[in-house]
Amino acid sequence: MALQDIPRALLDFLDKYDTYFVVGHKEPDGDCLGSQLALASFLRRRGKNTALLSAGPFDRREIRRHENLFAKSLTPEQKTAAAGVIILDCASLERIGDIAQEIAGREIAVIDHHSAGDTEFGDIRYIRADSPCVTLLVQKIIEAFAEEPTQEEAHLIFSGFATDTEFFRHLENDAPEVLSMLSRLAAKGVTPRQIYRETFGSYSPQSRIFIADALKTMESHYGGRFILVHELLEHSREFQREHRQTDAVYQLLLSTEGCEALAFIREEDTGKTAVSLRSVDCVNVGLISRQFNGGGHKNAAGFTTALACAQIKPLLLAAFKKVFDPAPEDASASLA
Ligand SMILES: [Mn+2]
Repeated sequence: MALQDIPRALLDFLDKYDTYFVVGHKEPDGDCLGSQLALASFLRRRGKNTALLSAGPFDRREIRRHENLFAKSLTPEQKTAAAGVIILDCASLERIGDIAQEIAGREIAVIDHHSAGDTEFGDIRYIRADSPCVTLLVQKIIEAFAEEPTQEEAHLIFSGFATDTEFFRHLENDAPEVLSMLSRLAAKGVTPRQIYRETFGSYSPQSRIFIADALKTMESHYGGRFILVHELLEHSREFQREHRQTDAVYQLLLSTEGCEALAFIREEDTGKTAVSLRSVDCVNVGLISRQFNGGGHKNAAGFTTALACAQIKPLLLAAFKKVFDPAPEDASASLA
């Protein structure tokens, strides 16, 4: 992430229209909403009209209070108004849901930090895969206009950062620049303590039980390098939506001594089974996911299958055996 990396065309675009539709992905999170809200607030300070759009649902507790600020579709007046569209935190147009049809034909700017989406979309693209969150890209835009975030905008920007980095946990080489940007937010009166409480202090009691139940299914394989947990259909129905705090399960398991990768097998009520794969460092779970026609990247991937948990489990163990306990012929094949 470099300081002066914003396309000139994006800054011109943000000047050009009187009205902007500010759109984020469905199932929004703190980074998506924070970047939408902070950028819209900044544009309004510059005299623009803004409409915030999100397909929802607003399941996560920490974002629910913002739900009434967002619409799921355009009003009849907005449909005919001249307006630019800004899409934030989306690697593909499909991620915004049905709103995609309503904005067809308009000029679109995309601001995102996901590495290469499947299809490029939008007229102006500001994509920084090395940025830990989109809200910091919004901060850069504000600063590129020689302005500073307001205290409220600073709060939203810090919240998005906290969400996507699990509170500083995933910062790498970008840390020096990121921390200096955060220090400018802190100077506005935003405290990390307050952001932490808001972002990570509002889980339901049921979500704690969900984590306990998932951990109770833990199986260690290949000398503890691979951990498997599962959730059967009857349990899936009991704990829905925001109570399923899978991120906490991943974090607890991946921090087990010796663990390099995990799989979470979950039978869904659609008759499908979802398999999430995570790894700590070198193990490429994206490659394994692809063997099952899934997607994802090196440290986070997943796929769905028509097989039940008991059927997919041995196939998964066999796939990970090639990584952790290769037979001599597999080992020689991978060296060839
Ligand atoms: Mn994000």
